[in-house]
Amino acid sequence: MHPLIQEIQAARSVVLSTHTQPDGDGIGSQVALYWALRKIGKNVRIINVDAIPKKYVFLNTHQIIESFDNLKSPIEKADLGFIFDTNDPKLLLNLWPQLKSQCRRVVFVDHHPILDRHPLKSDENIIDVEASSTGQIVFDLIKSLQIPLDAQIALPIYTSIIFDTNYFRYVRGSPTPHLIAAELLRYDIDPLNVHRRLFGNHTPNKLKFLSQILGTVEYEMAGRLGLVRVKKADMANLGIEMDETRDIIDMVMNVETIEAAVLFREDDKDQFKISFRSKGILTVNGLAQSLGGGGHQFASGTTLKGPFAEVRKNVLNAFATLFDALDRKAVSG
Ligand SMILES: [Mn+2]
Repeated sequence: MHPLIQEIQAARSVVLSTHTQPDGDGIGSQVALYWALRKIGKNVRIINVDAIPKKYVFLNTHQIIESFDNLKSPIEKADLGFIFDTNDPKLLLNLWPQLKSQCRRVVFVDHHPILDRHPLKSDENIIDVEASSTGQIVFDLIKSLQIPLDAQIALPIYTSIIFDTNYFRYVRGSPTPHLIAAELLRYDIDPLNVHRRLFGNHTPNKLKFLSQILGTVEYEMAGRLGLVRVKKADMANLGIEMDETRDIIDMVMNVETIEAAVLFREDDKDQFKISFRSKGILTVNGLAQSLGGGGHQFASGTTLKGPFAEVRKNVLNAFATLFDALDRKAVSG
């Protein structure tokens, strides 16, 4: 049993949060634990740095998610704080110092490897890098707390797993996500609706946007690396939300010859949110860490500042090193 279980049982007030630009895994995790902890009489609040993207409002039917710049009331002292789907306090922006000072203990619940630049003690994390999603860890946590599942808890966990595995595309050989999903489907949840909310949510403008972007993909490293750039002006022209750019890199990854892909999203002038994906031969979390970011072995990211040509060159150099090592290994057999 995790040493934190007793502490959770003893806690009276708990604050739940997730990283900036929250996604289906972080939101699903916090909503699931919210209802579970409410069921055992805890005082719970969900406070995020950013507002909830519109495709996830189906998880927020009771308006339980608050955003930091629009709080219902100030953040009071709490026994525990949980941060889902990251262990990088940087991704909590200016909410981090508040949580740190108001919560007796802050715990990172996550499936990303612990960052070298921010080590965590055992009572500061519930991390399982083998888990398909943070939602899967929350499922285990709710079981350990012996809180009975119901539809209100099952729906957000199911959403977490579906989102992070891209509908069971990234299960990494483990049957666990399928087994958990099968258990969750015993409750009154509608998997078709979850699919529609998460993936069948394109607007006509999104399709126009995709047709523009996908026409500009560049190939480097003898066709093994795909690069794609999302410009702020193009998003603004078609009214595209930041959250709507997430699936582009997965589309690039469907190109057969590609081993890895990079997406540069221009968030501001000379500021890029960069995502890395790999099909499995290359690991991209070391590369992301060396560029100030982090993430999983095969899905990671960072933020870089500077003119695009410079940023692109830095990223390309880092990949050249990875591909060189790969090719040398192939030669030496
Ligand atoms: Mn995740």
